[in-house]
Amino acid sequence: MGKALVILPTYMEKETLPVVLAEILSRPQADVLVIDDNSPDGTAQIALEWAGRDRRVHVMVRAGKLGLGTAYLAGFRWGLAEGYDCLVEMDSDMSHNPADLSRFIEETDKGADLVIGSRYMGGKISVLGWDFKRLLLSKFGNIYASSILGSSLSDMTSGYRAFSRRALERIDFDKIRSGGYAFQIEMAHTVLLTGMRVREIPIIFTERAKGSSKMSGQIIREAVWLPWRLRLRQVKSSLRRALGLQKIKEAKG
Ligand SMILES: Nc1nc2c(ncn2[C@@H]2O[C@H](COP(=O)(O)OP(=O)(O)OP(=O)(O)O)[C@@H](O)[C@H]2O)c(=O)[nH]1
Ligand SMILES: [Mg+2]
Repeated sequence: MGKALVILPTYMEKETLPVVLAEILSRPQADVLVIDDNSPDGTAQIALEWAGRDRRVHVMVRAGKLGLGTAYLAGFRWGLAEGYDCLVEMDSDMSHNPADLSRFIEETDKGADLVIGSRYMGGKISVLGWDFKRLLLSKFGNIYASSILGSSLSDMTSGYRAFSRRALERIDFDKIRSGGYAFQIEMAHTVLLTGMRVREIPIIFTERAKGSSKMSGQIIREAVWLPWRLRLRQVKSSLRRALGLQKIKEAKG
């Protein structure tokens, strides 16, 4: 089994972080990297105390709230440099069940490059605690992104997922621009474009019981534009390739 790292981005999660950490560390499979954006509630302090007691816990504290996407990219960079083979994304609010962790790691061990924990596999909805509006937003967001990008994934926006080292090494992090939810869509699309192996496994998502959501209008707006931006990027690179081929032909002819 490869070495696995769970990356936990945190912003104002002092109530839920200790529960998530205890759950992950009660299992043998993975180390943890907490990336806190200097939460005013002192989440970083809690993480640092855990790191002082347990060598499996690592902490990165950033200057301020810099967004989920850049937190994960910083975590990927750190994890690759430290020699981890499987890098798992997990929310720190207990929406994602740490008991599922072994299934993600197993799939990457079997050769998957990206394993997505899907809430919508087989036409079912596996979400507990959401009102109709929130469910509609998530479900519609998925259908919207998948139709524009031509993906057959059931849950492109899910934040419970695992990447193989190979997958992350092939991605140019400097080209990933999204900060919020859109980050998940952009990463999934990028892996699909490279032709690597993407696998979905069913998960049950539970709405947070404590703390508050960081979702904002700006995060939703970013996710609305992203699929179009990605399509445009694809069209541009196809055009560039076609023009390049044309020039080679002309030079030869
Ligand atoms: N480091 C860091 N973590 C963040 C940031 N924004 C959100 N997070 C964390 O990312 C995870 C997901 O954020 P949530 O607020 O739970 O967003 P959500 O899951 O879309 O919203 P809910 O469904 O209402 O929980 C949580 O662990 C947050 O603490 C950020 O800017 N920086
Ligand atoms: Mg959440």
